[in-house]
Amino acid sequence: MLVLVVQLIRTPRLQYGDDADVMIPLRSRHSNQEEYIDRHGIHVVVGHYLGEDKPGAPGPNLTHEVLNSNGFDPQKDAGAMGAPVQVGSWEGARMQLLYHINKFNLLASDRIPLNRTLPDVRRKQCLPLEYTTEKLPPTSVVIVFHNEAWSTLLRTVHSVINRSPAALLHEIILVDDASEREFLRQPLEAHVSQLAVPVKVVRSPVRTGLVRARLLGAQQATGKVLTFLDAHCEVTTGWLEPLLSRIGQDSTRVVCPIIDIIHEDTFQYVRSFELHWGAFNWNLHFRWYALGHNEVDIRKINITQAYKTPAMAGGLFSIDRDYFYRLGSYDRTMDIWGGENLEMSFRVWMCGGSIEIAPCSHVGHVFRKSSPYTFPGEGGVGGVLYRNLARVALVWLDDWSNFYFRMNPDAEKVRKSVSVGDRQQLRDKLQCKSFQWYLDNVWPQHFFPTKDSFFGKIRHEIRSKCIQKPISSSSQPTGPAILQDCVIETYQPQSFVFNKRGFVMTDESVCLDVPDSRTVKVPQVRIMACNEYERQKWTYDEEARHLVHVLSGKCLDIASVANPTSLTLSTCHHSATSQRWLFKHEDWA
Ligand code: LR7
Ligand code: MN
Repeated sequence: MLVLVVQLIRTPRLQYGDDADVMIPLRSRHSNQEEYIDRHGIHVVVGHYLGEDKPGAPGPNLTHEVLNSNGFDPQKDAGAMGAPVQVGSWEGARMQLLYHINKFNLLASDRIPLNRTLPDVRRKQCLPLEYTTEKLPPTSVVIVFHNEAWSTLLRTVHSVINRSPAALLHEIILVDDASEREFLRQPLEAHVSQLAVPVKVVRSPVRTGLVRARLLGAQQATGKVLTFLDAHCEVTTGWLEPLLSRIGQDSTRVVCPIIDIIHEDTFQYVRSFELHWGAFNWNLHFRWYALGHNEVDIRKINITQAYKTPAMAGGLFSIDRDYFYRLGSYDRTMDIWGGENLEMSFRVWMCGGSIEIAPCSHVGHVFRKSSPYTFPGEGGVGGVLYRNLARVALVWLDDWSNFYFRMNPDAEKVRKSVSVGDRQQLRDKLQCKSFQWYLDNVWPQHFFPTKDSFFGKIRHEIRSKCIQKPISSSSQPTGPAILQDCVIETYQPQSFVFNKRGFVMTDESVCLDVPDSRTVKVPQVRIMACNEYERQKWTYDEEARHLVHVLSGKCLDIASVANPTSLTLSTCHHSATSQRWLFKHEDWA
């Protein structure tokens, strides 16, 4: 998602198709940059949002004419049934030029008709489910946009009209957040006025950001439910009924669809897994994590049943309109982009509601690697994002706000400049529960430090080196755990939580794991996605200073003299100095 800024530094050679997402990591030149060759053979530099890259900077030769033409040039059957669009190799230069406008393949999008067909991607168990339409609460669909492309915006609108039962679609509200494109003015109004469903276009006179734009749209809405969508989505058959039916039964439920992928290069519709839920990392960035096996077991009993999620992605959800306001709508001090998704997630859960994912509802979204628009406001992208996230931390995280600011020095810098009194009052008024309650009850699988868990470095007594997780460009780094020189300050890759349940975890929901402890003589100790299986459990023998792997009964050890940075398991010996580990506790609260 938008936390990374990607810069292409060599002429891309795009190949289309559904090839696997293979990234070949390269050596990093700057600590905050990673490089890799992506699946298209493009050399990509990924900076962590705060580099010199300027989001929204137009690419080469983007003239007024190019920016203001709606470019829409539909070709019959292009992208039909969600198929990828093939762009001829002779069109590469034009495609690249247009790519800069929205940071997705606009040339491909503009070829796909507004009414393109999509496959019914629901599991077969969803098909027999029946909904009594008359009993479901109708919804207003609110779509905010800033400089969105004609084809993506209107495909969103048309897909909603084509695939929602008329009785349930009360209206569509388009909120223009001060776009600068001619075609989004009168031509947009002319187009939507001919549609079969009432569409209101609301304009913000100044660039206000997605939170206040959504509030503007919600104010105009008169449906019983509000359904928010990003401006580059396509909904699939049956998407709406599961969302509305959950809210009809209980108006304190906030319900999200499964978010499928509309490929940013080919506009292929790619179904995504239904075995993920949403949460966040130590930087308060939203993340998808695989469900633990306990959650999967519960789901297997009825895979059409909505399941809870600790957080929502933010763009696609339905909420009862009265409940939206009763709960404090949004924090309207949040600017442009970021943070509002977690703010609302914490608020809903901690103040008596719930957030769930309805697996029979599938909506596609164009995911992009960087943001096409500007971030007006002090400090640019970083300033805007960290002020929003600092607000989230100060209002909702209790003691963990200190942990957040420690782990995010850039947020610490803006901490003093934000004031959140009004939102704290709201939290008091609604008598919301604590963040401790949230961690214990909503997300017991979390990897945050707690009062009764260890947090800090795990140091080898003799070597004086620390266990470190692999560093990689993927958001969930996995690979061999290694021993490295201990870094004095709070250094994320060497910070671990060892909790009461026996898991040694760290940021991004990865755990100290020994996948082949029973089959291999010298098993490798790895960092893997936390899965709650026994093979990830450990105990600490304080006297012997052994870290014991529960399943095998063996001790964490250095692999060999020849291989002093690798870790393995070996039979525990009190005399083996290579098996002694010290836990260096760090204060976090
Ligand atoms: O200043 C702005 N004004 C706007 O109107 C900035 C943005 N916007 C509009 C924009 O045109 C778009 O329609 O707001 C919408 C969301 O912006 P995106 O598409 O740039 O955001 P995103 O898809 O990268 O980011 C996700 O996180 C955001 C955090 O603020 C919002 O919650 C987005 O809605 C959210 N998108 C999703 O949840 C879709 C699924 C992605 C995932 C996971
Ligand atoms: Mn989006």
